[in-house]
Amino acid sequence: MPYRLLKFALARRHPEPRMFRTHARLKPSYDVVIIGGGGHGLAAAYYLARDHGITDVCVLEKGYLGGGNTARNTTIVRSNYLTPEGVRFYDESVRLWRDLSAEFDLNLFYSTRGHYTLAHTDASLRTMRWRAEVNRHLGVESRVVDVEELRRALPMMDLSAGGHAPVLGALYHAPGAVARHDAVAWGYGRGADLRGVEIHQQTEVVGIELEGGAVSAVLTTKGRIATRTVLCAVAGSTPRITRMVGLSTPITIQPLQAMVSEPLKPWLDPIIVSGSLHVYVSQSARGELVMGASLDPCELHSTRSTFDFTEGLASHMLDLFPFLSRVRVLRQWAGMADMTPDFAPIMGTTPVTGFYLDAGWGTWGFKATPVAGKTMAWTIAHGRDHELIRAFNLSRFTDFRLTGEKGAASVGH
Ligand code: FAD
Ligand code: PYC
Repeated sequence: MPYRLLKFALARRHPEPRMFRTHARLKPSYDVVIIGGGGHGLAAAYYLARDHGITDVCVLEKGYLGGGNTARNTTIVRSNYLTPEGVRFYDESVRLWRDLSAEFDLNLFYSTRGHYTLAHTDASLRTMRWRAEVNRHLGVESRVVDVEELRRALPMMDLSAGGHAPVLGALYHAPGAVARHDAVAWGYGRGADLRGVEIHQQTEVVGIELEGGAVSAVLTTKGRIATRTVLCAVAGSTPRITRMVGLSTPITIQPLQAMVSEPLKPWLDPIIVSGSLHVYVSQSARGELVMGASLDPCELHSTRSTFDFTEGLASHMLDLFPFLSRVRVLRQWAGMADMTPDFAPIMGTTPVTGFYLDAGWGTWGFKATPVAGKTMAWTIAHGRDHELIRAFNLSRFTDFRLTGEKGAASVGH
């Protein structure tokens, strides 16, 4: 149990401190300005201060901390990717995740559950074998399991999927985990604040000034900030910021929706994903089933949710778990996913001096929060891309060196 929680439980009075300081106004300049107070921006601020001693940093958030995709996601953490570059990167993230609660002295409810990706066709079974091979080669625990093993592990699941999409096998990834998403933003935010970083909520970036092709200032709703270094970590708002510096990326914004059921007694330990049926589900510590489906099919800069989604997802859930037919849906929501053509992120240096990108996180970026923060902080401190993120640089789209991760996306497209 984290020490702080124990101390709090045994104390007579509970003067719980605020998570981070509030600052009356912005300073006229900072060494580094981070746009976006989601998990990624806050993690980068934390590691800049902790690992590199760079503390003259401000994080600008137009709303509230974690109010973007960080607190809208379904919290699946895994490293069973397809490309060696992806597997190495996400595996480092899983390693960092395991120590975060202790490091923050804040319970992130990180819970290792095991992760099954179901295969309903020969083609998807082939991809599972491929992923298992690449994973094992790099020391990541993944293997293909047959229907008999699935029947024993998941007796409550209808392996015929209502008779129309029988399961042929699955990729099993033991390290698959879930965590409490908003606490991740608070943990990184508090850690950064304690080390001197300023966090400014309700502060929107509305422009960026360049001088001779290099960043010189950031314009906000609360005034102008002189700076030579900007990190853009705004997920679904990336095109609005990259336009400010004249950069173009292949990112499109598509809504990704999710929903939770009313709380149930614990019955589902692992995480189950079926890309073909467009459904994935885990059970939270509160007993709610946390469920999602595929991306909305067209570009839209909106977080509206739809009845179509609830209806489609509920029917696919019932294909696999018919006994849930009387369970009620508690709430649903959406986030704006910044999608890339190869399903890998866009990270690191850019052609604009002093402008760094941490974007293209689409439907897969929550799990990367720790490693993205750590490698972006290193990249900013050294002015060149960390070796773990070289394959994700924006230049890959003009050099024709894509990092194809579509086969490892949990969400159908
Ligand atoms: P965000 O958390 O979105 O933070 C960006 C912040 O920038 C926002 O708070 C926003 O308000 C702020 N901002 C935007 N514009 C400006 C501006 N002009 N000025 C100042 N601030 C600005 N990933 C997984 O790994 N596993 C999952 O299970 C998973 N499930 C998902 C389910 C759903 C429904 C969704 C929508 C996403 C899911 N993802 C998942 C993806 C994941 O949520 C994101 O990739 C990740 O949270 C991105 O984090 P971030 O910090 O980059 O962005
Ligand atoms: O990347 O594992 C994932 C994921 C699951 C649901 C959305 N993204």
